[in-house]
Amino acid sequence: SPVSALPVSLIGAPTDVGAGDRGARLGPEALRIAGLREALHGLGLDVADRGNLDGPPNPWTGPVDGYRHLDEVIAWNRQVMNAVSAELGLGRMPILLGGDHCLGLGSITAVAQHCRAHGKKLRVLWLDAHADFNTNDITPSGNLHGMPVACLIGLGPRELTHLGGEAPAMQAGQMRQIGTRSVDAGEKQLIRRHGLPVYDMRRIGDLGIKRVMEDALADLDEDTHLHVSFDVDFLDPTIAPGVGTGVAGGPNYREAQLAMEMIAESGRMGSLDIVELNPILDRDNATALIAIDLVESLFGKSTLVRD
Ligand code: EXY
Ligand code: MN
Ligand code: MN
Ligand code: MN
Repeated sequence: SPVSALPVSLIGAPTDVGAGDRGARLGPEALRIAGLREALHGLGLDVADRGNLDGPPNPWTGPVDGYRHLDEVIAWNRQVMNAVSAELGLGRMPILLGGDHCLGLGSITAVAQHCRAHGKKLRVLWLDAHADFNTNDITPSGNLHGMPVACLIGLGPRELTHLGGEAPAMQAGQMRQIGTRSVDAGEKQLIRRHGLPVYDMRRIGDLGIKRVMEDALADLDEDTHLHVSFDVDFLDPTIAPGVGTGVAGGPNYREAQLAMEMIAESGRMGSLDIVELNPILDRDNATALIAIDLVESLFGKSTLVRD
């Protein structure tokens, strides 16, 4: 039975301007073809597919001042922010179909504004192999999908840190990163300096996914809006090969599923990103299918026999 009574809206953002590989632009279609809408509908949810946003093509050029495709990333994030805002304004739950993870900036900026306007607290769960906490002076690649978390807390180019007019959209303490296992040297220093809460794979190994999720979901109340930013490379690449930056040693199927079930049981999820799916690198759309399975768990599909 679905935990969320909110109607949901699918928003496609077919771009890979923030990534180091091309192919994530096909993510929204792969998720549709794998049956995302039907799966959510099957849980009893009211689902509207808003189709795809439009934005500039991927110029596929090198970094300028430490950023690749900054203008295009700004344009796509504006589109995403406006589309997510519109759905929140209608009282619906936006589900952003990426697209690469630079779009988490637009999505969460809209959510943060919505929270401010309604006096709600914000908590963001960042499910990802990576911290996405680089800045232009420390990035090894210039790829902006490695920088959205930094931009969200005010570190980055003004057009991105002030996407919603105010900066920062959120504070490091409002985020919980889960599944982290690939962090650059400069990023590690920045994480420490800003006190970004990280539950890395070592911690999941030590405590188990259940304890980690209990911690990450602690202190949510009815005034908290929970945003889940699900980078598909969170998952171990043996079960989810269709991503550009897969990293070995991630959560297995059951660990990921339990994490999603616990998020559902919190009853607080108000918005979701599904990003970094790259069908070009996938096998038989298997990664889209597994992502959808896990999204069903996020919306209350239970493995309990007596639920
Ligand atoms: N840390 C690396 C970089 O900044 O280039 C890799 C970032 C990959 C980001 C992926 C999508 O989460
Ligand atoms: Mn609301
Ligand atoms: Mn990411
Ligand atoms: Mn990632």
